[in-house]
Amino acid sequence: MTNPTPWWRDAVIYQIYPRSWADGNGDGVGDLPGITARLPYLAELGVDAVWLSPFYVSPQADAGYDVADYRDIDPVFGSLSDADALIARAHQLGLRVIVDLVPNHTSDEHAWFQAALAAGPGSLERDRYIFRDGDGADGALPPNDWSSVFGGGAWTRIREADGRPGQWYLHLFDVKQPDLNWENPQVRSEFEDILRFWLDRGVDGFRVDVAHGLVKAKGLPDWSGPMNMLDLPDPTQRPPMWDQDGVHEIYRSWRAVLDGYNPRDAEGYDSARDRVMCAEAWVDPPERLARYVRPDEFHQAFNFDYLNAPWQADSLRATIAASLAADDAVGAPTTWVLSNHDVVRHASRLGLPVGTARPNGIGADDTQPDQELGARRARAASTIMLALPGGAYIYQGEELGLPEHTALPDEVRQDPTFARTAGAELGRDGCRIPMTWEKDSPAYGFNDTGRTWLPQPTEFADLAVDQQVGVAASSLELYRRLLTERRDRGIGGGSLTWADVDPDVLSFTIRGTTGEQTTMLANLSAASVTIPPGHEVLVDSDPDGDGTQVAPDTAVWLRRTS
Ligand code: TEU
Repeated sequence: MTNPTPWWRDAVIYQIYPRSWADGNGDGVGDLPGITARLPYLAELGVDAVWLSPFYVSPQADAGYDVADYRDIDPVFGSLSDADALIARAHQLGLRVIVDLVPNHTSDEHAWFQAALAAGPGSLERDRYIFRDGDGADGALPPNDWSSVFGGGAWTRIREADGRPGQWYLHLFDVKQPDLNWENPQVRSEFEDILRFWLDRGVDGFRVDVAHGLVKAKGLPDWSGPMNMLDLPDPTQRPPMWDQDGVHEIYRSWRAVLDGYNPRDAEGYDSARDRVMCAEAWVDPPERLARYVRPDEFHQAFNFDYLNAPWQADSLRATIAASLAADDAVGAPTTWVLSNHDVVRHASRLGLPVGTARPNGIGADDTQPDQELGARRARAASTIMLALPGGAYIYQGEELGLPEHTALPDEVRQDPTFARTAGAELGRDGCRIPMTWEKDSPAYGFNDTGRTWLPQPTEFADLAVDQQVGVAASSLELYRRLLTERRDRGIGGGSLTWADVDPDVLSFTIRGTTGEQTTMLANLSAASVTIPPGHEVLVDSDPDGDGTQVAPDTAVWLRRTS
């Protein structure tokens, strides 16, 4: 049996940040039993899959992106049997489960790193990481000038077993996240084995952390440019730690592992059983990113150019067109994303003046976003995104219109970026606030004790799920409507034709897999736009929309009446 459209080509995937979605045991940190109990909410929302940020054993130095054991669950989140129960319940509800794989680095508390420290220079144990002798007299200087993505240097010097200052190890992120050496065959086979471990437990796929970072340029040449590739003034430049050609061979071998669970050449191949991988790769230009989604590599890659595009019709149009063209050239679907656990939530980001560089957190002393404008634009932005063909990612709480916490006290900040930059970068805590379910419950329903690992702002109260369910004008009901129409009209698997209206109006028509046509029209100008004749409004991001006009910062879905 074969399906015409494999599920992952048009899936809407909901990102759960396990620390902050639902807390079953009331300790203030979310957990797997909490998630399992709340899964019916996602089935009702109408998404196809969940992606869970890491839940593995971890000292939580980077909120779980520092893994000490890839084959077990951190006690703060539960146990392996809790994971099994979660996967089984999700499947029962028709939801697929994608887990996060962190292959660029381990925790410094991983057994391999501990063994590397103990074994000494030149050992096989050290070769699984990137250890080098220092420069200068006594090796007191780092081996090169790389900086960490989180601020400060990318190298840390260790003490050898005899207590003397010794070699340096590379960490592109926190000091507690040593980079693995992907030239080492043991590293390669270990991760193929980890993939199998989770595939055998029934997961449907992997979101792969820092997929552009595993292989470093030979000789580790100096690099003084920006550490985020999307910030490069010249996008054809390639920093020595990102997007090296050698990464692709790794992903081809992983794809073979995944495909082995549903062999294409075997009788009984069913694309509904496809196991998939999505690359988190901050790579520009789109043609370079498209190399990650060639037919024998990843199924999807996050489209961060889209997330970064300013609220301007021409920028959005150009980004959408460039992404589709680059992915079409390799036969891959494009994915769309507006928010995740690393960026300021779009309901706040879009309330900043157009053209503001994407901030790394917003604090009480910073210019505050215009919340009303941000909320309005966020609804429009999601209405645009969910009309686009391909896959889409929703970050927990965006369906409620949750804003960023923009007034967190510094003492509660946990993102290592904050300390590593001495507060110059506030970091990502403001988008990781525990979810809000019920206005009048402790911690807004996150648990029943009222404890939360980060404080929830009071403005979350009125945005709680129970305040929005069944309220036609709410953000939650808008998302539900969009997801229902998207599915019913076959939009995700459809094809896009641009509709020329006005330079400040973004508009395209999707011919869905059902044959129906849906026109998306987003008004990014300062004046209202009249709905084109022969069309009626199917969904309106503006709860006050009158069916004849599209107000500024509003997006509508239209169907033909004639
Ligand atoms: O993020 C990778 C990454 O490069 C981000 O740090 C990104 O550059 C930055 O957040 C943009 O603002 C992944 C995870 O998503 C992140 O949570 C982890 O901290 C990081 O990897 C290290 O594992």
